[in-house]
Amino acid sequence: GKKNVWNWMTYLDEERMPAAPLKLFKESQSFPQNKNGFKVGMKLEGLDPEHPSLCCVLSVAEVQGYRMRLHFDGYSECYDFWVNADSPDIHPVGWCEKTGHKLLPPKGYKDGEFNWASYLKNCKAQAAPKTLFKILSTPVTPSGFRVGMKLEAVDKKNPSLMCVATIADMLDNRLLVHFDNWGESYDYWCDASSPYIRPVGYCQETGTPLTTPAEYKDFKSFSWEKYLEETGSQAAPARAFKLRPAHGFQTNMKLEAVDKRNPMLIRVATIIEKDDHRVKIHFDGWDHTFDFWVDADSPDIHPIGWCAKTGHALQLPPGAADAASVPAG
Ligand code: MLY
Repeated sequence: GKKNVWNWMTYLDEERMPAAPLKLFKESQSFPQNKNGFKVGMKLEGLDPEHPSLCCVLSVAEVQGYRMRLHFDGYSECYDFWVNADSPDIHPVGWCEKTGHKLLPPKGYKDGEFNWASYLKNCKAQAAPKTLFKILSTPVTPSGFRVGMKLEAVDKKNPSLMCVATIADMLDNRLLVHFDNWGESYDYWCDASSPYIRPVGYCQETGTPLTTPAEYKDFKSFSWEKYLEETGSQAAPARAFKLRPAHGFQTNMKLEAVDKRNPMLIRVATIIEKDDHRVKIHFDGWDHTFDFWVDADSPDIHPIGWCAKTGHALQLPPGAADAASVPAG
């Protein structure tokens, strides 16, 4: 009997819940146009997710469907991380040099001592071919943002804080947000439509407390006017901020989502709560202690059928796997 084999259509019927419609997903979450051409051992450059201002020497350690596990050359596997093959955070060998970014060499190399050509030769490794990387689909448009401009931004690691921030870098259509006088580990990339960034003055207008730069002398009497003058900087123009509309996901919609605790796994999931720009994910059949909030544009949520289409294993709700393995009777 067909009913012994788990499939989304039967499951949605049983659960009486809808699939999240394809049209609500961003291109980077939807079914990819190309195959994942990356192979284990290929080398590339990419941003460190824990330190996004740093571009590092990486190797493909594992490939599963449209996703891959990336490894920092010379470092412990505990820092490995998973990305989709079209991630905007990975680049071909030579990209840093071309774009004037500093490249963090493999562990053991001193600054300036690393050279890709001889490294690849020594490792007998292949550079991942340029054709495997995502080509920007939206043209880069002048945005009004410039490196060095100031803004107010949510600290994503402490999301209740709106803070004094600076645009530390710009790439394609993305901005690197840095928090003044804080370490780079709080930095993140976003685009002009991000709900996490606001023009100078937003906090004052909305009566939101503004977290001043670390160690700022008279934080009680912080004034942007004074601070811009002291730092010789400009505020990013308000017209450059293009706040995106709220997403269309609704509670009870089902999808496929990466398990935060074990990011090699993608599970059957349900949206159980939402706000304008985020959804709360529940893994079907699992305890609610594993629920978590994720940005609605996260590359780690996908429409139903994504795993099947891209050749990735899908983790079924506990119990369902047994049903699937019972031979037709
Ligand atoms: N309790 C944390 C808060 C850090 C906030 C940093 N933001 C503003 C960039 C700490 O003191 O480490």
